[in-house]
Amino acid sequence: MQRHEMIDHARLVMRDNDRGTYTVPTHGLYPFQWNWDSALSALGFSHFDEARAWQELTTLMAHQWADGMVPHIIFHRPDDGYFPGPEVWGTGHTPPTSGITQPAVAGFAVARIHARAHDKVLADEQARALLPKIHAWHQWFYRCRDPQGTGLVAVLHPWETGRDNSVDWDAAFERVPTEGVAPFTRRDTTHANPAHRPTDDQYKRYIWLVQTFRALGWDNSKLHDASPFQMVDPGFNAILIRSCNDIADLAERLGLDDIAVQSRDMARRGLDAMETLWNDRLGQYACLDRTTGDLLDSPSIGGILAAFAPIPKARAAALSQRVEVLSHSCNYLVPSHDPTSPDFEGLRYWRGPVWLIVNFMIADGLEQAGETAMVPRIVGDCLALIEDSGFAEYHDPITAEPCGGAHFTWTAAMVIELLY
Ligand code: 9YW
Repeated sequence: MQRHEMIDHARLVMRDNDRGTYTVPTHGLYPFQWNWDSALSALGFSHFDEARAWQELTTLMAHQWADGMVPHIIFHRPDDGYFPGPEVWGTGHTPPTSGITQPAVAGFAVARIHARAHDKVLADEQARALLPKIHAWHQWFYRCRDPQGTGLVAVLHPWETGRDNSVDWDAAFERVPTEGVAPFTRRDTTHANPAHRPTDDQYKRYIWLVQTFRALGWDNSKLHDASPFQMVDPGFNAILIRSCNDIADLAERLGLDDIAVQSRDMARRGLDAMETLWNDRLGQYACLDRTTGDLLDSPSIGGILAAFAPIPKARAAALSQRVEVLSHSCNYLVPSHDPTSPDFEGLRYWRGPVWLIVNFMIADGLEQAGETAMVPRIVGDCLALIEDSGFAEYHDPITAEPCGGAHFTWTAAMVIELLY
């Protein structure tokens, strides 16, 4: 496929999922607005319609909670094609939202779109409106998800990381009960192959956590300590650190001094603390289970996505090396779990498949660090996957088989971002 054909196709996918002021990840499977999908999709829009890109981010931030949290789903219009819907979350917001958050990539997206904007007047105006909200979200993270002031935030639900059924959560999930979960019918398995999705047992535990947080009135001053699942994910923290750092730069340029100073401080403390997540045995970062204090030995992409933050040069070099090692056990980089691990499953969601959004962030981080050796291979593999198998939600890293939902917004957005 020619470059312009691929871009045209990607734009069609985005247009089909465009609901005017926000996009849905893909019609059918995910019919609402998702947090980090929107932020990353805005990057794609920005290449052909800057106003639409700003609109995507503005809509997302318009549904921020009073405490600063930005929810992971905004249920703009009723649609019974997805479970769990608003009645299960019971957060009491209008329009309804979920009660948990997602990776804080919006700050990075605002800074990147602003930096390359053609319409500088619009970009300044939009950034001035968005930065205080994004900053309040970042402060919420360190206040509510790092109550001990370690410099690193914990996620309380696998859905918050965006890597729903990663092997990283398996041991901790043993401690999440299933008793008392109200009977439910999954909808995802009617849209996508069940063999590509999380298991029923995992779904019960996802819902147990939702019910437990709902019983606490979604009060974020209580949720962290009450949750049996408190996971410090290096990828999640890296995204937050990168966003803090990038909005510090942008705030300086715009003369928003308080935001600049406070963001820089959060990023610096986060970066210092990231060092505690380095796993020498794996040669990459790893998750820390905050409830047990254990640094995990799970070789997942969460520890490689850490390259997105401005980590020390030697660490970025080691992660590049790690990607090189992974390239020997798959045909398409970067698998979401190490293919040589017994837990690897090439088709099952976050237990092996390749995700273009994560590839983009890893490649971008390595490039910023000057560790460019693997970048062309990562980018080339992304485009080869699309060429061979279309704009799927994710792909098997060995066979390129397209998995999950088809016609995926952020997959298309990443293709546009990589090709421009
Ligand atoms: C869910 C929408 C979301 C993504 C997540 C991905 C999946 C399932 O789909 O979550 O039910 O929320 O894991 O990263 O944002 O594309």
